[in-house]
Amino acid sequence: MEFEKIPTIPTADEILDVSFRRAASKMRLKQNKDRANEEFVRSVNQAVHDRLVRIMQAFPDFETLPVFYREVVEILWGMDRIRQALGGVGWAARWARTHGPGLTYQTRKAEDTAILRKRAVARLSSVVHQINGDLVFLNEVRNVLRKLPHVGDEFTVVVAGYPNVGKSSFIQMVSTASPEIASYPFTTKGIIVGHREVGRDRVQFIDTPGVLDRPAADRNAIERQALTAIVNLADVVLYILDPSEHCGYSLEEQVRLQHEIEEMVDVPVIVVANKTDLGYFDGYINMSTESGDGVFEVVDTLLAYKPEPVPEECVEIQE
Ligand SMILES: Nc1nc2c(ncn2[C@@H]2O[C@H](COP(=O)(O)OP(=O)(O)OP(=O)(O)O)[C@@H](O)[C@H]2O)c(=O)[nH]1
Ligand SMILES: [Mg+2]
Repeated sequence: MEFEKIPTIPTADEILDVSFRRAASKMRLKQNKDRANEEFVRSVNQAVHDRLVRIMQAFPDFETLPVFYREVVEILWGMDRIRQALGGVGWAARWARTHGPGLTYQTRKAEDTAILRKRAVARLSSVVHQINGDLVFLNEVRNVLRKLPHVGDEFTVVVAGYPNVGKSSFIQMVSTASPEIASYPFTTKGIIVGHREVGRDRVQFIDTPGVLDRPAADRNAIERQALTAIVNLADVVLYILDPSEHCGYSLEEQVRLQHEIEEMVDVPVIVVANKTDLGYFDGYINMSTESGDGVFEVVDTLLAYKPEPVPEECVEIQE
C-alpha cells in the first residue's frame, strides 16, 4: 500500500525551524541589510508553503482507496476528522501563499525593515502554530497507516470467531504469518496477513481480532476492524468455534455470532470446532491447533473453494 511512503509529519516548530534556517541561508547571500530582511520574509513564507503542500500531497486520496482501507480509516479516526486536519494544513499553506508577497512588499517599503521582518515572522509562526494539533494528529494517523498490512487480491480465507478460540494458532500453523498467541481475549488487535503456496498459486490467510456477540453500537474499533475484513476481503470465511469454552465464552454466544456473520457475507462460511484435544464435538468438522489433528483437512476444505488457476496455455492465447 502507498501508506509506507508517507513521511513523518513534522510539528509546527519543526516546520518553522527548517524554514527559518533555509531563509537565513538565502538572506546571507544579500549584501544590503534591507534587501536581506526582505529576502528572509519572502523565503520563509515560500519554505513554509512548500513544506505544507508536500504534507498534503503525501496522503493518498482516501476516496479512491479500496473499500476495506476506507472502512478501517473510518473506524479508527473517521474520514471527516482526517479531511478537517488536511483542510487545516491547506488553509495555512494558502495563507503563506497569499500573504507572503504582501509581507515581503511591506518589508521592502518599510523604514525599519528589521521590525517588519520580525512582525512578518510572528504572523507566519502564529498561523503555523494554529495547525499544530492537525499536524500532530496527521502524524499519528501516518504511524498507524504505515503498519496496516498489505492486502493482495489472491484467493483469501478470513479467519473469524470469538476471542481466544485459536484463530491465530490456526493462521500460524497454515501460513507465513506469525501472530501473537496468548491465553487471553483480544490478543490480536488488528488484521494480520499470511500466505500459503498452493501449487503455482499463492493464497492469502487473514487473521482477525475476536468479535463478541453484542449490538453493533457497542462493538469497539478492534471488533469493527475484524468485521470489515470479514465482509470486504473474504472469498471464504473460516469460523472457528471453541466448544470446550476454554476461551471463556459460552458456545451459545459463539453460535449466535456465527449466525450473524453468515447473514453478513455472501461467501461460504466454513464452521470448524477447535480444541478437540479437549473433547470431540459431534456434527462439526473437528481440529486441534494444539495437536495439529484435522488442521490440514480444514485447509483442504477451504481451498476446495479456490477457483482453478487459468492454464498457462490459455494465458498465452489471451495475451
Ligand atoms: N487446548 C487447546 N488450546 C488451544 C488450541 N488452539 C489454541 N489454544 C490456546 O488458546 C489460546 C488462544 O489462542 P489464540 O490462537 O491466541 O486465539 P485467538 O482466537 O487468536 O485469540 P484472540 O486473538 O484473542 O481473538 C492460547 O492459549 C492457545 O494456546 C487447541 O487446539 N487446543
Ligand atoms: Mg488472535
